[in-house]
Amino acid sequence: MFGSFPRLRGALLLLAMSGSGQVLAHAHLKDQYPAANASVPASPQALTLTFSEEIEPAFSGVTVSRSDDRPVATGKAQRDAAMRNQLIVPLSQPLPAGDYRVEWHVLSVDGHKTQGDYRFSVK
Ligand SMILES: [Cu+2]
Repeated sequence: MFGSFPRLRGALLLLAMSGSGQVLAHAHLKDQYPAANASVPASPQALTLTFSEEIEPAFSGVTVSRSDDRPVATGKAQRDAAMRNQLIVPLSQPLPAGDYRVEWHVLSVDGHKTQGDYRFSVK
């Protein structure tokens, strides 16, 4: 449809690339286990956070705390060996029943920092 307007087509393409490219480049939390706001029947062995982009593990981290703000001891967050957009947080000990808050910060491979938090509970 833009065949007779090559200049317009080029401009639209450029607009589309510059618009979505930057948004896609940031690492946003796409998926997590346990899921945000989920209530799981038992403690998971690890938390898994999956991002929209590959991340730099050396500049990324996750802290877990109880509803009364006491920190939960976890292993160091590691990037999955195969999935470079996934952080795995091993739990040193099973989580007792209760509410938990997960705070994360990551550096994506394009050098942008993002952060956020979510909650889940163990029944
Ligand atoms: Cu970015």
